[in-house]
Amino acid sequence: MRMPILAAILVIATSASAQNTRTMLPVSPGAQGSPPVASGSTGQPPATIVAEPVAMMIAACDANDDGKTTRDELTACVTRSFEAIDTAHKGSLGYIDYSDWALKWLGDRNALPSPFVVDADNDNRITLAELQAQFAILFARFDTDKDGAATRAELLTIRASATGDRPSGKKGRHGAGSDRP
Ligand SMILES: [Ca+2]
Ligand SMILES: [Ca+2]
Repeated sequence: MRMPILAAILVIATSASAQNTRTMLPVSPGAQGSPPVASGSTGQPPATIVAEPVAMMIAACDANDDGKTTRDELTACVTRSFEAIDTAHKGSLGYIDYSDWALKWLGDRNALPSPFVVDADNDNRITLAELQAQFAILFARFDTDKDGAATRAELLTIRASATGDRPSGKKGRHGAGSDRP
């Protein structure tokens, strides 16, 4: 799986550029298992070009390294991500397991999509089919030109205004900090 390699490259590139050209934002420790929280009050201006956690995952599913993630690449990748957590081969994840999935692949237990949205039949279990269905909806949203592939440009989010460490817009229905599923 390419995700760890891609993540390592991104980390190296980020830390190198940060050390060379700009002052790091001050950070404070987040909750256990969550990334540090950047304070936007000093240092560089807050980013207006950002990537949602789920967009980061979709980008990392680009199996053939052409810079675009197709539906097939995404479907295979979502299956692998599910099976990496469903180690007991139950075929479904409870909400605690789902939070493990979110931490591993989205970077935070509370990153969207929330389990309440993914669990379409509300049986408190998340099946691979439910996860695939949610990613199909997300893919359709990101693939704005509807060519069946999500480019990095399509996966980025441009904020209308920089708001520091507070997400813009209204909060998600479960308070996870985004206005989109
Ligand atoms: Ca690709
Ligand atoms: Ca379910």
